[in-house]
Amino acid sequence: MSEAKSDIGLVGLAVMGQNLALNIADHDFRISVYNRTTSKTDAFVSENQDTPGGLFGAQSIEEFVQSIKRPRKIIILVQAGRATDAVIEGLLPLLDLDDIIIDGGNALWTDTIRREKDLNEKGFRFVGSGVSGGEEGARFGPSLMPGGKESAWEELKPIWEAIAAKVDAETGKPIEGAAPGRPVTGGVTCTTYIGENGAGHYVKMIHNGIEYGDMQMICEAYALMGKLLGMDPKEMSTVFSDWNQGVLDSFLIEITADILQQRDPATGQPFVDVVLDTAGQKGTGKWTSVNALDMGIPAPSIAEAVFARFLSAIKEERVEASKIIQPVFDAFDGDKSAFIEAIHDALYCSKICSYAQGFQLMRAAQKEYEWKLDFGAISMIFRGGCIIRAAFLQKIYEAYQRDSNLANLLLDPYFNGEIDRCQSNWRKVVAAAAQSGIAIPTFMSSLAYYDSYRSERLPANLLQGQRDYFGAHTYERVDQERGKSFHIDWPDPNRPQIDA
Ligand code: NBP
Repeated sequence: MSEAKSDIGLVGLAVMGQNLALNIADHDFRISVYNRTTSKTDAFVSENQDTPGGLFGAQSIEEFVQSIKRPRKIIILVQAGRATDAVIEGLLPLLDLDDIIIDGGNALWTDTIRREKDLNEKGFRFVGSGVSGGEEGARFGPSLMPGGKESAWEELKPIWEAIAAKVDAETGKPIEGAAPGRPVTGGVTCTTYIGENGAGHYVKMIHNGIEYGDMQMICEAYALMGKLLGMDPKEMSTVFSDWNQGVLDSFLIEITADILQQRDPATGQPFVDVVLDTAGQKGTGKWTSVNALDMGIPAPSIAEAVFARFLSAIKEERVEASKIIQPVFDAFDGDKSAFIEAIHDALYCSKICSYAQGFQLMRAAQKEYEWKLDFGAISMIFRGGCIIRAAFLQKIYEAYQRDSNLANLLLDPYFNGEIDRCQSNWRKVVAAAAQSGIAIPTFMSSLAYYDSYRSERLPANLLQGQRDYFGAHTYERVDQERGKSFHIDWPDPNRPQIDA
């Protein structure tokens, strides 16, 4: 075994683990790595001999633990769930009190709360950290969302701040240009302490929920351009490239333009045309939506994005249905370039609603779990490294700078003004899609969310009447104080009424 002890250790050398380990070593930290299948460790270490900090590949978990400086900091980047628990169980007998385990996987935040409690009771420290940005982010600068005891965070902070993505302090734009052995320095780092126990993983889950919404919304814009306007992928790519210069400037819009340009190597056809229309998922969007239902917080745009993936997955059933259900719709006969502009505005407004919902969820969760979340800081660390990075997040940051207790992003003067400016186009797109039979579930449900949220009076008065009628659930009155219940002795609907 090598003499020098490592600054940190990492278990799990799949895509994320390998890239994060190289990022850490690039920043002059010596790192020990261990993987259950040791051939992966050997291959990884032999392919990466010359990192600035140095890598040590351990053959056993015992050798791994012994190779790290105390108090030890050990990152786990294995499959979320049982694998994480198995790794923790394997490590515990070998650790010393006060050592720190950092789970960088996509853990369910309630698992993180459980793990932190359990480990704290045993005298160890635990950080549940969201790691966003996929392979590229892990390698050259992810967005990192750590949660746990502040004392544990303080120990991890120098490494987390060094390896996280960096954004320009003025513009909030990601600072690009990192390369192997040549990391980015300067700028604002995209990590901050999020809060106690599961707060970091909760915020990462919301990030992923918002990511589901963003991706589906872009797909709906693509569907409208293709099905309604008859545009080909190359033409659409140019539109997305243009959009990437304005308020929609973001990583996902940028890669969409690239994907639409791509040709299939086998057939020469546009790549998107040969890809089967069934979307996969790993569950974080579903977790976000389940949590929204559990907490009673409306997050329909995010939930619709998850349902859209489910609908895409029933491909065979849809193919059968398309043969049986064949309504006739209007063809588009409007101004094409004006409608492209309208799709842009519809996407933008829907996106604002989806982010508003994500931040509403975090607001509710902080109450539920007694966290103190800093929404400005959270939007700031989303600006670089992660999949939802976008110019738009700078505006969210500014909104929370104006009012850290903002009840809903829709109430911020900037976003209120933006939706005012764009909503006529949004409504045109939703109406045209409805008349033409094109499914744009997140555009539509976001508009319904917006119209419901801004409504002084919703039809729930009638709903309360129905509940009181069939279940004596009572109702409140507009002319009495809140909290007082009333009930009417309704006639039995099964008994014929006799007119007096
Ligand atoms: P995977 O999620 O594919 O997990 C593979 C790793 O888990 C391998 O190192 C494997 O070891 C190890 N592992 C498993 Br599976 N069961 C184990 C067990 N019982 N004991 C020990 N090790 C076990 O890797 P990934 O895609 O790199 O993701 C790692 C984590 O990061 C996940 O939680 C993921 O959700 C999260 N994440 C991924 C991304 C992404 O873009 N991929 C982005 C953000 C977060 P083996 O080699 O011996 O099988």
